[in-house]
Amino acid sequence: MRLLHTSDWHVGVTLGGKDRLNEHAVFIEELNSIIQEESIDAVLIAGDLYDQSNPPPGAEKLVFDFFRVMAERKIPVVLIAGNHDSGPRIEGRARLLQLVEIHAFGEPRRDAAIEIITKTNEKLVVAALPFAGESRLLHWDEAAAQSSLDQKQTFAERMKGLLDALASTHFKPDAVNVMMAHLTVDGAALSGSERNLRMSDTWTIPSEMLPALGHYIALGHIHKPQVVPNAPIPCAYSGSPLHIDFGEEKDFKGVYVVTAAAGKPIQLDFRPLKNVLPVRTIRTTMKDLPSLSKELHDFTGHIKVAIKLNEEDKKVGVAEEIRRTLPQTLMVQVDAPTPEPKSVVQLTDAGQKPLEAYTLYLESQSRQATPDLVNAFQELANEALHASP
Ligand SMILES: [Mn+2]
Repeated sequence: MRLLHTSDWHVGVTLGGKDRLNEHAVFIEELNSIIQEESIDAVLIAGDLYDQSNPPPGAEKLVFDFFRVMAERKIPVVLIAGNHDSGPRIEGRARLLQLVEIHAFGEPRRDAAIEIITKTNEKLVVAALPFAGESRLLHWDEAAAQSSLDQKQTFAERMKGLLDALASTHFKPDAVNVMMAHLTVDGAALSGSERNLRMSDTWTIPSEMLPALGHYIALGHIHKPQVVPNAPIPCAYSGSPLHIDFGEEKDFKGVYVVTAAAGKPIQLDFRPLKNVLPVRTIRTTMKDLPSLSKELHDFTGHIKVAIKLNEEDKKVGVAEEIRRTLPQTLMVQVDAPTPEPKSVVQLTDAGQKPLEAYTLYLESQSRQATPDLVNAFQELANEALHASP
């Protein structure tokens, strides 16, 4: 059988105030062609179907039109809620959607699994773990009683417990067995977007702790497509079909096609999307703006302009002038003078990750990680990490 793995559509998302429903419509059209060309037997959507828990009506229409096409073509869909979706809202629609073979799971449950007989007359089992945050997996009093490292460990162990239980309860020897989840695997490569930085929280599971049973683990949450290294069985993030923000400009967007049969290893193929609008960050000065206008004349994607103002530049109406010259501009960022190279800071193990994240954040704001700032941050981080209950 052939499965298509996608995730993180974020339908309803805006960029620099611009609605992106047209881009999603183009993606869904391309997806429909891929499903046909690749003779797909079932579609897996690994969470963050919508960008908000209360998506705009246009977003729901696009998604439900897609479901309708799948139902007419008799191609089952399995989907889970991500952290951006409303789990209860998805649960609320699930029983109706099930009538047309759209299997939706909104909340983590031990019985979240579905057995499907495909067009090829093979058995497919999908066990599903919708987004389960730390507030769900950790008891409130553990936050006080455990150190942050212990809490992370407890979180990872509970996540492992849930995944293992799902696999051992639902997977069948005569089926193709797939685990679908919306979570962060430790060490997965991020896109470098701020959005990703914020969500690459400390609540992760090491890839070695993923379940060893089954054929494939279909993940959602991280927007950069990738095969997860060191997982016990083949495991991948399909990534988002659109560049959700400018931090993702270097990502190739696409979907995974999984060819699978019971009792055999799978074949995993990345299928790039051809019709995705590119996004680009342009670093420039007011002086170079006119030449860029010619150079980027045929660029159809979205632009973020990071402008470096010089003494002689006027300071008002900058954004307006940029938008006039480069009409594709969705965002304008005025850059402070280029920071000098950072000095190497000796980090303690416990403080390393927050500080790395903070440094990245400063860089993204074109600010320098000065020793004063770093020391103050480190002091606060240590205080927070070693705070007594
Ligand atoms: Mn997510």
